[in-house]
Amino acid sequence: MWTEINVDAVVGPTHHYGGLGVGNLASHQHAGLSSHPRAAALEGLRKAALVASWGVPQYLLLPPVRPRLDWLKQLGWDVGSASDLQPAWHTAPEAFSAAFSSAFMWAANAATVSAACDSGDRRLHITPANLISSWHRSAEADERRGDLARLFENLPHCTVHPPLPAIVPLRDEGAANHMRLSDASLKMGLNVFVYGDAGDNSLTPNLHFLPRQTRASCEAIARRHRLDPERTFYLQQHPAAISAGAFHNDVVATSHEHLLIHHQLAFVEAEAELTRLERTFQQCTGQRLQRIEIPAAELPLEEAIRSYFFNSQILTPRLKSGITSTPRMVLICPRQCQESAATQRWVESLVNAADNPIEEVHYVTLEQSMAGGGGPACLRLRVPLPEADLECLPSALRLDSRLHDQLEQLIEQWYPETLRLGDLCEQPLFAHLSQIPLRLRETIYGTV
Ligand code: SUG
Repeated sequence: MWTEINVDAVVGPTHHYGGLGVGNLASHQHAGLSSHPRAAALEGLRKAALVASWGVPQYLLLPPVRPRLDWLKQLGWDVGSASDLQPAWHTAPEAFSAAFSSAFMWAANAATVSAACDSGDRRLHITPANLISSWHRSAEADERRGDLARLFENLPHCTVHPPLPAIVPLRDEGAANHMRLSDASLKMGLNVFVYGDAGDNSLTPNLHFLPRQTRASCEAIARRHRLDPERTFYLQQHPAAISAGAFHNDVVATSHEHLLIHHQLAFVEAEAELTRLERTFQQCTGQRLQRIEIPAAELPLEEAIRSYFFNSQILTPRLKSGITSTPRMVLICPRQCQESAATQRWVESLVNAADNPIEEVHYVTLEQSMAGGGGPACLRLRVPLPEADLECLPSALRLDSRLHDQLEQLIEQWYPETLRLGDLCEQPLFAHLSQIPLRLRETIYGTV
């Protein structure tokens, strides 16, 4: 039996709004506002606990240390103590914000994952994303490479690759631009990669923002993961979607098992590839791919991006002991979906229609993450595995009520309630916050 684990990342204590998300309207709009790190971490934890409550195996990654003083040093600042941070804060607030970034919380950008059953060498392949498009995220690549290697170190057939080379033609943002479609057995998947930059120097003149994923990076990942070209697909993000603020595919499309839901303007010139996808899905699974395209006339791009509907998580609940029936699939939507009449109409029609497997909707409050442009799906990385492999993963990182309560207490105790970026120049706040990730690792994992 195959299963899909979810891996979420615990939000860091320096969570703030630096406005650094390229093409990310929420990030731009909230730049410089006060953040609430404690609430951010608790909201994320609550969302992960909801997923776990449906019987989905839920794991956590712990926050890496911030600030990255090495990074400020590389940029020429002679930093060592908090008082030395003032010049960086005053002359280069982007670099300062990057040094304190908690953007690693968006685990969907941590890596691209290929199930062992999809790859030619029958290994689980993981490529940490290089995240080179923005000031603040590329440091995550090596940090998460270490964390993922550790999470899967006892799996006998897993390769955690290095990130792709950090060059502009290989910009990569991980699973946010990748979808795996399969039947309910999860045993064979079709891999769909989505890129914004085709690499043919044909960038649309009206494109407002740098596309964060290139086709060349998708192709390199598919090659190193040994994916069968017949079952691998490439779709280009629509320039209109990127310009409207869809900086990742998971802002305008979502998928789970045989279900693919996307906005009409998610992809450009995609008909031939989508037809090949539908035909191959039918051939490989004997089942129809259920593709639901939401028309722009019914849900304008701008409203889809405001409500973050496509960033909802779709789950298959698993039966737990004592329970005899569960919904076939559950939709976890950000509560912002309730504020948009057009989105509400779509959610209701999905839940009420008999011809699709979504039977329940749950709304979650993720105010702090949403203000940085991250909804429920941004906060998780999915990893398909044979169920027996769960034995090989560290139980200390599996979210159960014990880990939940322990983390909740530590977050309440240590995380600041409110933070403005400039506060981070101050001693002793700086010293206190930089210790928290080490203490969390020590407490939860027994080691730093
Ligand atoms: O990369 N926001 C993240 C949001 C990532 C969302 N992930 C997915 N769509 N899967 C980003 O833009 C905000 C940081 C700031 O405001 O400075 C930020 O990094």
